[in-house]
Amino acid sequence: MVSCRAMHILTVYVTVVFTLTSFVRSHNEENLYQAKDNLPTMGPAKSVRYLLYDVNPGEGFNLRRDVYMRVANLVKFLNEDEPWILVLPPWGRLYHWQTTHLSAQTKVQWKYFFDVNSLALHVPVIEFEDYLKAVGKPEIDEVYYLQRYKEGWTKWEEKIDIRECVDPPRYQKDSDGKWRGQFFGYEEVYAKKFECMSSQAYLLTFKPFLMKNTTGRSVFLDRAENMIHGQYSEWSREWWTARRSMVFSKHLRDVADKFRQEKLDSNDKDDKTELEVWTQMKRKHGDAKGGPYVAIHLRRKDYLYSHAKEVPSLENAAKIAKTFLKKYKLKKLFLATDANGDDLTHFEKMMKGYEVYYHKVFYPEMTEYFDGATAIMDQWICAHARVFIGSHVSTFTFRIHEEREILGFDQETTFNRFCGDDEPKDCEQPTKWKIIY
Ligand code: GFB
Repeated sequence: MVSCRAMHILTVYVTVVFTLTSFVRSHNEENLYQAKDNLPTMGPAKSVRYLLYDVNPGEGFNLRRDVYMRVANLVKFLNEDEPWILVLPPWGRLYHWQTTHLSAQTKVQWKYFFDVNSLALHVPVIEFEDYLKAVGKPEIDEVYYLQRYKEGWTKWEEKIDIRECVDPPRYQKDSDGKWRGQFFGYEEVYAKKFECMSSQAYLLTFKPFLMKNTTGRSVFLDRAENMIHGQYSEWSREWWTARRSMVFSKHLRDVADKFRQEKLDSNDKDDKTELEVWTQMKRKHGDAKGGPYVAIHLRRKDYLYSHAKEVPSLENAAKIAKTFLKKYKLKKLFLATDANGDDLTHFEKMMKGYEVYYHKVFYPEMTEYFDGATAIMDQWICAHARVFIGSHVSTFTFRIHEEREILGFDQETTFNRFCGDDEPKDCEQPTKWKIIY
């Protein structure tokens, strides 16, 4: 006989699958991922479970995108056995987001940066605000704070254990027995249970733990960057499937596309970069041509110290950029950078004879959610260039590589990086991660 709980699970699952498939059917060219907010609408009575997560506060935007892929795949594997929804952690106050309007950069929903309907084609997702509405109170059942093993690392073996906290945790119990912590700046939110968990494990290892050792309807994994991809890394279909679902939000793509057309003579039709719903999009290397410009990602700020050897001087960067412009017979250069204004002016002077574009100057009105939005627009424009040169081991650059793999660029035009002034001219170039369908 089918139990009541099993019936519930089935109903929820059917609802999610139905929502997703009907939305895929309803797409049109205007907006690939339309259909209202394609978020599963499930009331508190349903037996679905919620997985929440957060990342070390010091981590940047693009590593966080990689952690999303790990958690999304964990939720995908969980859904093979029971219905879980991934709660998207609001964005805010990232170390690198230092523009003055910080208040605008807290509690930012994913839909401002990514197409949440597209994410939902991979796994059921919900914004944190919607989670709070769904559970009806600012409550999370269980929080696990992932940490290292106190005794350190002797040999590699997969393990996770509830342990005493190694460092003072950023959660405290209040006089009502509620655990108070960061929770994305939502002061009213609390947890009913809190534990530290030492972990040295692949994402799949968390599945049996979540299914068998937790009972709460909502489980929060903090410091989720400690969860390792394992076999579901960049070399796997699963990683790429999660990656392909991370489509930027349409309103940001639109601004960047307008910029491409107006300043760089670039549009999807001519560049052969037209988008389809990602589940149906399968390009071969060389299918994409790209706009008539060279794009560079020139990382500065903290990289000038943390990767001093591999970061070129502005003089050298200009020299390398000119070599590519000559090789590809192009006149326009798009510059994505976190450099300051003086550096920009200096760099532009050294590029005499070429047209240098960077979007901040042209779209100053894009100040809403400024740093995250401009980062995405820069990445989008770099992803559409005829040829791209990136910065050594920058996750910002890596995400551009992947976007170009998705669009179908020849790998020779993608996996290039600047060499530091003291490195050989033919310094080691980035690993060519090949898209897997
Ligand atoms: O994205 P991200 O993790 O890349 O961090 P890395 C860099 C941040 O700097 C981005 C800004 O989120 C942006 O806010 N940024 C960098 C840029 N380059 C650009 C650019 O071309 N255009 C725009 N608009 N913004 C890691 C950090 O950075 O580097 C780690 O996440 C650590 O915390 C490590 O500092 C050394 O991988 O480049």
